[in-house]
Amino acid sequence: MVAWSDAERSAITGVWGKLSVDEIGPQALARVLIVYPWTQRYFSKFGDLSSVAAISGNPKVAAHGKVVLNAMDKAVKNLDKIKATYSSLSQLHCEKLNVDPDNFRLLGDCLTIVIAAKLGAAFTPEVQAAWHKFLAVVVAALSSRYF
Ligand code: HNI
Repeated sequence: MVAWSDAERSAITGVWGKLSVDEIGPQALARVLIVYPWTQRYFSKFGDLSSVAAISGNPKVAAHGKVVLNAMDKAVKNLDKIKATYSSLSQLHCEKLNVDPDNFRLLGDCLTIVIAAKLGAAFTPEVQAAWHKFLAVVVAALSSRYF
């Protein structure tokens, strides 16, 4: 069970409240596919991923980015039970989607960069520290059914 201070809770919900899932979800997933091109192997049915422009303009990438970020919204709203919240999603990524769990961290890193660019000076080191802890818990929860 993860302990959150009041300051961490308000930093995490504060970051989240400043973002639009529909805006940053597509940006974060596109960035994963561009920066770590081997992740494209999981999305072969998404069509053209052959260039930065193709990835950034791919409607299936954008739609799936929103799906992923909407799932993260559930973690923000359930900070005290993230592991349980992601139990079946972890099992799905492990058993059906066969996603290497290292990729969860890569997505988290890209998401942090997108958020930092969006929030600018508001993304202070203290806010980043709380956000980083949140992502570590999300990654651990999504990895929890891998064995
Ligand atoms: Ni992920 C499907 C959530 C990271 C590859 N993923 C989903 C779905 C959700 C989801 C929700 C839809 C499930 C369903 O259909 O019931 N994924 C998340 C979250 C994270 C994440 C919250 C990380 C924070 N997924 C990743 C990563 C990869 C990934 C890092 C690969 C690099 N996910 C997939 C694939 C699918 C998927 C592939 C199926 C897509 C499809 O449409 O077929």
